[in-house]
Amino acid sequence: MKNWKKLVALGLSTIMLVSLVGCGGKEKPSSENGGKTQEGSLEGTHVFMFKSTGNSFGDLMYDGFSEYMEGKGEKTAYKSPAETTVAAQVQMLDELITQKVASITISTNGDAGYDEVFKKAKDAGIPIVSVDSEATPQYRTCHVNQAETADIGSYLVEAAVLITLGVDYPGDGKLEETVKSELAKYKGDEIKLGVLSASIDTPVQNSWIAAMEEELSKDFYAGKVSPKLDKKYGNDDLTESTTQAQAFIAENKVDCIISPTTVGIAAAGQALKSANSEIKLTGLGLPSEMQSFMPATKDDDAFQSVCPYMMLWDVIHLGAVSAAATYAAVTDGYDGTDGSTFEMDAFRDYEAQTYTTYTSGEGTAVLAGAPYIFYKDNMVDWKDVL
Ligand code: RAM
Repeated sequence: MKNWKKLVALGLSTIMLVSLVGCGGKEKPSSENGGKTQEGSLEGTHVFMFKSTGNSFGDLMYDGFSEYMEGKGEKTAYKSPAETTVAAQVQMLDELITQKVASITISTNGDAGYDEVFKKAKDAGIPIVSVDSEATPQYRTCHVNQAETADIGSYLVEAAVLITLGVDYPGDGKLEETVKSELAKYKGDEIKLGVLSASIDTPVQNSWIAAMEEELSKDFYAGKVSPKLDKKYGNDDLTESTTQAQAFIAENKVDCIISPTTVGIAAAGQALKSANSEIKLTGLGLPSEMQSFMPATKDDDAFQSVCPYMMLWDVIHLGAVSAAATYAAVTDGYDGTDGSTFEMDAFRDYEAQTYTTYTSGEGTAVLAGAPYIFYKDNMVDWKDVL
């Protein structure tokens, strides 16, 4: 079942490519209020809150969110704090609740510290849907999960090991079997992997790191790849992430850095490239931000680049799925209980779809997508899209 899922996940290439090409020309919000924010009162507005401003991943999700909501005739606003902290989000949430917004869709900066403000939202009848990084289970309608956490953890470790061994991306569904066969032959020093994450408290990155550690505990890594990840945190801030990447370079203890954040991977790409470092890089990145650190065409030698391959998913569609969940919660009685469903209209090249809610940890979630690998054969198609 796992293998089947993996094949489907990585085999989405053609469908997703068709879906995403032609999505360019977006107007990206750049300020706290975003490019599409309504002026004046936010009463009745659907608010999308990312971890902080200045992150293209959040901007792209908001593009999808606002496009879907506007298609329904709804008003939206993009409200994110300047700093990637729980306190900054809580303060902003409090103000939004007072302004009687219609809903809040959020990617959180931590798994504690929100209860009081989320309770206030609940008491005011304002639904909370989380996307990307989870909100407290008892206060959210549901979480919109971008892709299976276990799959993301496995693929990131598998990619980092193959990149360390100088093995090109082996193709859809073949990561695990290639890792197994390559490690069986490997007789060198124990491979050591580093992680350059967002904040030490960010729920989503922490769940991916836990999944990476789970992957590394599998038998075929024993004695070949260290089960311990060397972790550093750049707080999804370009300057701090660069400093942490430079620390990896100075210490020179890891073979490959995995950065499960688009801010961290771009910062590490620049730091490793500038230092002409031997350390390689993979993780979750936006092709537009990673062009200078990745191979550009299929004729390139991927290993001349700092990051031979990396992954992500359709961020714009993810934002639209969160809008569909939120819209259903506000207008259609969707309560996010296990087994409950909501309809999403056709969106860009995606057909209309029914999403079914499942139990995830102590709360519930819906699954929006699957990881997708960016490598030398497809970067040319993606760099202007995501
Ligand atoms: C960053 C954010 C976000 C994460 C992506 C991959 O932009 O930290 O939470 O999901 O990267």
